[in-house]
Amino acid sequence: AQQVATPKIVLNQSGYYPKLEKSAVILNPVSESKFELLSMPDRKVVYTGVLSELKTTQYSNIKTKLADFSAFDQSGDYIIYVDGVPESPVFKITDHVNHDLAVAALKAFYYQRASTALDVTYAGKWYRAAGHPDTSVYIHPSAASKNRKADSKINVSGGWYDAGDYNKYVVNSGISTSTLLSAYEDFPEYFVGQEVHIPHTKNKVPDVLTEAVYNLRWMLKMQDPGDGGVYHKCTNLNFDGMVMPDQALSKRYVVAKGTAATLNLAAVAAQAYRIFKHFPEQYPGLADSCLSASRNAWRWALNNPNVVYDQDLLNKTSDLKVNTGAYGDKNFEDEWIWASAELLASTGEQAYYNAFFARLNTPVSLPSWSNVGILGYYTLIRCERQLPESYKSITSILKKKILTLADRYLNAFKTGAYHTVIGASLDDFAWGSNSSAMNQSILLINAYLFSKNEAYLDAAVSNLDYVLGKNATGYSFVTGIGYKSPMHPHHRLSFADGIAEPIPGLLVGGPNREKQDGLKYDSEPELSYLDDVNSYASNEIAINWNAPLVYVANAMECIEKG
Ligand code: 9MR
Repeated sequence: AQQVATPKIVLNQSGYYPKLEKSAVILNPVSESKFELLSMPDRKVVYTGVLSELKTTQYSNIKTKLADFSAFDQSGDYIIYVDGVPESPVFKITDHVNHDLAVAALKAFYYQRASTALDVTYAGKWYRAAGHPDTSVYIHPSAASKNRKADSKINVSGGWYDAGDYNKYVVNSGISTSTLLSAYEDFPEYFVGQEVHIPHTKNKVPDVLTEAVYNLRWMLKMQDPGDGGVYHKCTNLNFDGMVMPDQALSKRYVVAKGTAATLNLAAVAAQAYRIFKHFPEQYPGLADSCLSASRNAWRWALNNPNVVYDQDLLNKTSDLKVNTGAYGDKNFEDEWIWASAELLASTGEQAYYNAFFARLNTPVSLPSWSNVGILGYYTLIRCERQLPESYKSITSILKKKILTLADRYLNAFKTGAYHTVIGASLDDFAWGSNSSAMNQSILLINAYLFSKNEAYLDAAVSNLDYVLGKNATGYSFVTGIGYKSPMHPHHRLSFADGIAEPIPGLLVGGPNREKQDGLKYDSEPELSYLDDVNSYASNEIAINWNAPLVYVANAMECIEKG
């Protein structure tokens, strides 16, 4: 596969919106002070600017200068030219510059579907046979209950593969599904017009919902109807080899019910109820099933408020040892906040308000699979008008807390060596760092939606610039987008299919200073990335990383239009 040299001028390889801030970064400049924007292919100078002063970054030895061309807003193809430096590749400035990205990022979920064949009509050259039917999955001893004995079997077919592996984890499914549903709730008309080319029902619903329902139905199957508790995951005991799904034939299990998984379902199903009650013909009964699943899950969690999924402990006490992703979370306060907020927004009932209110002073921060509280804030603000009158005032407190974070991000954006939000803190370079970038952007977009302060949009789009190439590595971290993007993601489907190009539209994890895969690559936080199929710590893909990319790319396409 192609090896593309790291450019010296890094920029958003997808391109820029005319009306928002636009900058490129010169890596390790010597004495350069001016830059030019040349239109292509005629190479006419259309804009001249002064490079910023030299900036240093905290998390590598790289020095930078910024080329800010925000003042230029004419659509077209361009390069950045700096005397003595290899010129930048061609990039676009245009409306809808992220149309293809927005579609590809959502389509990636279709490619992640378990238990089904992908037809060439939709999947193109990445069509494949069905695998992991999961219609007859064993109850692991840790998951046994009165009505479901160990070794009996249940049907938990469907859903998305979590990541580069073929297992399905409720905890991570929760934030992923909800992020897609929230994208729809925030921009419903926009999504009506979006065509992703996936199979749909006769009475068409927006593709983002069709895709979300594929996973939602699986999540509902992960609930024990006997008591409302939800299994933590559907998994092999060990990760599959690097083979296609139809070659992966290990026994599958559902493992251990837990409080985190159960509250995840409570939250997602409550949100789904709110949305799908408007689609009774397309999805008869789905909304009601979701609401009762959510209430039953909530009840189970009230009775079982502290059931941690502790895989090490489980393996000490069971002969059937489970060695796949743990998604072990010990703190459930954020799950309570999220689930209570979703149930409150969907039902207006006092009990959920009380549960939410009791945690009003619990700090919230950037969301991740283990930290979901702020998703509940987004929801209550979004659904403010539907809330009972006496509960409405609470949203001003939530907005204030979101703005505190948004202002911190805005400051990082303004002062950062790459003019991006991400990169201000060492925590920005952990496992799945690119998803932190996208979740920061979601927070900023939410802040914009209720404040209408456009500065937040510039900051939000800066992290899109980052994941699409304006970073120390020079990679666009989305497969198939840009001139230098990952060719070897840690992704069984992309590796085993015999096709040179990886499945498109996938956001890889990105720089991860901890390099848990033990491979040799740069240790500087900003550069700790390797496009190697074995680099599961920096080059895997995951549904909870792609979902915020879907949100941000589509939100920017929608807002930009409006
Ligand atoms: O995204 C998860 C990350 O936050 C954890 O540090 C890491 C190690 O536990 O696991 C990541 O999630 C992986 C999951 O456990 C299994 N499927 C692939 C996920 C992405 O790497």
